[in-house]
Amino acid sequence: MTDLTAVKDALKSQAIETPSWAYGNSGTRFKVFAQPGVPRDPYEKLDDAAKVHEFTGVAPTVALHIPWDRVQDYAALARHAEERGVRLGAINSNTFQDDDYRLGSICHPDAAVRRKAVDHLLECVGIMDATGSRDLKLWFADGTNYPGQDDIRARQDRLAEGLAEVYARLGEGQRMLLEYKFFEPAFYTTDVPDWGTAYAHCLKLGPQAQVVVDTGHHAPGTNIEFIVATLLREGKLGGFDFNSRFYADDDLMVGAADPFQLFRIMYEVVRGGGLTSEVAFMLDQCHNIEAKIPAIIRSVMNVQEATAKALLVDRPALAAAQAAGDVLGANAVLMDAYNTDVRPLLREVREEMGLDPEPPAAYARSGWAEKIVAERVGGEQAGWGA
Ligand code: PSV
Ligand code: MN
Repeated sequence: MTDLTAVKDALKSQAIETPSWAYGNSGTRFKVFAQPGVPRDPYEKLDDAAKVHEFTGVAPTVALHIPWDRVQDYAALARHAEERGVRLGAINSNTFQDDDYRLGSICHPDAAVRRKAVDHLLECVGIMDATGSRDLKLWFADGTNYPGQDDIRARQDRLAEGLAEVYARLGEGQRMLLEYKFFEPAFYTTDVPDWGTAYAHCLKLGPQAQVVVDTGHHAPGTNIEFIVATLLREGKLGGFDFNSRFYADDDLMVGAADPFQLFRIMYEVVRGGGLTSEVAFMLDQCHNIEAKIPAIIRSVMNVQEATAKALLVDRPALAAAQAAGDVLGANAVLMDAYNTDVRPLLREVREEMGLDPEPPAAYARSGWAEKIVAERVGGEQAGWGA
């Protein structure tokens, strides 16, 4: 039997971080479709993020991406967030949108380019000092397109050297989260292609370096929950970038393509004791054709639903079936939880938190969408690269 009060308490204290860039315009390499009412600066992105938190109650922090969210005064930006009931979260670095980075950034063969990349990462730690952010999220587009283009092993050495310099700059309580991705934009080798490479670097760096799992960054068929279980067991799971994929790094709404996979991941999180603030549960998504704020609300709810189902797994019954070698019984315990309709439970949780039980409808009624379309005229809309 599951303790429903404990399940509800866990759901009430859940924290899902939304990404500033999901509020801005985005697209594929073919087209960026502009949407009316889209924020024009980081302040307006925070205004929208605050609405997601207001209606879901579980999205209290917002990740920034530098330079897309560069401002004069980060302390003022942090205050702007706090005045709206949210806080600034992870600082995401960007060493992939500059001509200098054609052959890589921190792994580039030219020491001057590596210096520039490391300096950017150090600048990001400085921003963390000003915003009070705990996590620096690192993703490198570094890699090669052709066999022989560069020395695979030397690139690992350069990576280790650059990461060590940034690690040494971290303050107490600050962390470095290293993200991996198996390909794109490099098509032959990628310098941090998988969790094993990220883990090896983080292990050498020390306890403030942790691996981040972007759910969209795996080859089809990869057992992501196994990776999650292993990283948690090793004390090296720093966080998630949640999103869904059908084909490559699609950045679709988390839980949209494969809600069962999301449940399996969240079950390993719960099983491994990872449902704590030590693991950063972030979204990393782009809403190219759908309305952005409602899509982010839906994404937060999808994570909540998967978490609720994971919490409902009858673990004593599962353990008993597993110990008895009862293959079908064990599978049935897990599937019972997955097949539970948790929406009534989540409606109750929201009511107990003083929220409207139906966040999408409450947001639609709030008039915020109409207000931003009317007010955000003129200026340049935020989007990829801005
Ligand atoms: C790379 O594909 C990535 O997942 C990294 O987290 C980047 O910072 C982010 O996308 C930008 O959306
Ligand atoms: Mn990511």
